[in-house]
Amino acid sequence: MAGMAALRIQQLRAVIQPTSFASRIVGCPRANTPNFVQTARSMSSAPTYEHIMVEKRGEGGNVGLIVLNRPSALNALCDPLMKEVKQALLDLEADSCVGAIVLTGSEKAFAAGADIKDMQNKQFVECYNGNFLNDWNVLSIVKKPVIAAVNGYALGGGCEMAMMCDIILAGDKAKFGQPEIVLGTIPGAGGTQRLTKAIGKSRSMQMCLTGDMITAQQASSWGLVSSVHPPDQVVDEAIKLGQKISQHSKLIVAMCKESVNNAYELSLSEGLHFEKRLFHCTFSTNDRSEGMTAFIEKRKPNFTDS
Ligand code: CO8
Repeated sequence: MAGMAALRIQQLRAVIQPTSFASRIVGCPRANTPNFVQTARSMSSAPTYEHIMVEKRGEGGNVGLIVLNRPSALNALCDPLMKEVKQALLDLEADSCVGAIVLTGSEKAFAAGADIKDMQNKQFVECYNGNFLNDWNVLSIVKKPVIAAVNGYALGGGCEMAMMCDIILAGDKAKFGQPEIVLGTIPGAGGTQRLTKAIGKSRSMQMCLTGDMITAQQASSWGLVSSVHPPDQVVDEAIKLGQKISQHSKLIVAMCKESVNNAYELSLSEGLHFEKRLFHCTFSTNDRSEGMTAFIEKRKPNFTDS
């Protein structure tokens, strides 16, 4: 079944068409629905992308996969690429089949940072007035869980992009770093903030002030990534994880993600209060009722995301 749903990336090197639209229209069987027949994979109205590839994986196409694909610049982040990532994320967010999203790059680079050639001649006034980078944070506002599958370099904006995701899995050759200091600038999309919250002040200072990279193993022991895998298995592991998450109620998953994310924003007492209120809210949903009923009836829950 998984094989049916999985069109390999290598087969999609030409032009990739996101499949979300078709699935949204024809409805979306859950992964545990018997005799599942995969929904149509493409429609002529689907957008085409230059710098990314998008497909759906997993049973029922329940995991969206976005692959950064700008190999000539090691997936350096530029406006056109980020616009495409934003579009793909919004499409996958709106696709009722998709319960989780995986973001990855190539084996050599997840992303080697913002495009230095694009930034070289920028001036302060242009950055300030144009709100440079403000539009690049869509990853941090989608409701569905996003898993970064990082191989190779995740540097500067690449590391920041991974940290905007909810879970990071790494290949054992992955390298993380905030080398902006070497370029005479500082991280601009969370490198001094999310990194510090993830690994603590001393280690974050060391990375941001030296520009040195850390290995996947270090990133794992420091709590930046949740697990390390052989490079050729990271994406599959991320998809497996996405599939597992997708089996739950999308509504409740979104509430749970929101609550965990609030741990970054709120004091402990405010966070506990927020969590308790959301917990109470789950009692107004069909899925909370179904989940507990299914447990008592010793069967799998049939969530309706309502
Ligand atoms: N921007 C533009 N081009 C890049 C970048 C980049 N960040 N990284 C690599 N490239 C290009 C190279 O210029 C080269 O192109 P060309 O062949 O035309 O010269 C090609 O990719 C291959 O790169 P290398 O030949 O350098 O490959 P190596 O294997 O020798 O080295 C490295 C790989 C170590 C990754 C090296 O390329 C490197 O150090 N890259 C720059 C890393 C860096 O400094 N990143 C930080 C950029 S600043 C930043 O990200 C600000 C954050 C803003 C927030 C973003 C929010 C999401």
